[in-house]
Amino acid sequence: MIKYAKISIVVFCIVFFSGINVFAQQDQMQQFHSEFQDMDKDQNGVVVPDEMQLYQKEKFKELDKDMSGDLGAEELSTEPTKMLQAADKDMNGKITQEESNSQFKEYFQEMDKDKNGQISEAEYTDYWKLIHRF
Ligand SMILES: [Ca+2]
Ligand SMILES: [Ca+2]
Ligand SMILES: [Ca+2]
Repeated sequence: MIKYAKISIVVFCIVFFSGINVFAQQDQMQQFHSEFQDMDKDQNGVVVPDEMQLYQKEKFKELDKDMSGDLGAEELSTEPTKMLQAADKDMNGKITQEESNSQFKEYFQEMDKDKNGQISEAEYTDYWKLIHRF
């Protein structure tokens, strides 16, 4: 009897935790999707460099609450995508518009796997899945 109880607890745990995992993944995919939609300004299903830079500028402005022209740690902590955290190249705890610019250029190069100058939603999603952003 005890043995069966143990097995059913194990089975329950496996089912339970893989259930959570599926939900988390769905959430994540939903987030990637809405981020991509935000970037794809003309809604044609692909993101070109101009759209990416526009998105980046918008994000920057939105986050720069004190309008200091750079982003501090506190301002960055409100950014759920964490896309800008990697931009602090000189590691001084602040991100300038220039650092932000070049980070997004880097993202574009890395995401555009087939080098056709456009990022598809699949390329975008694959990139973040690979990086394990969360
Ligand atoms: Ca587009
Ligand atoms: Ca910096
Ligand atoms: Ca591409």
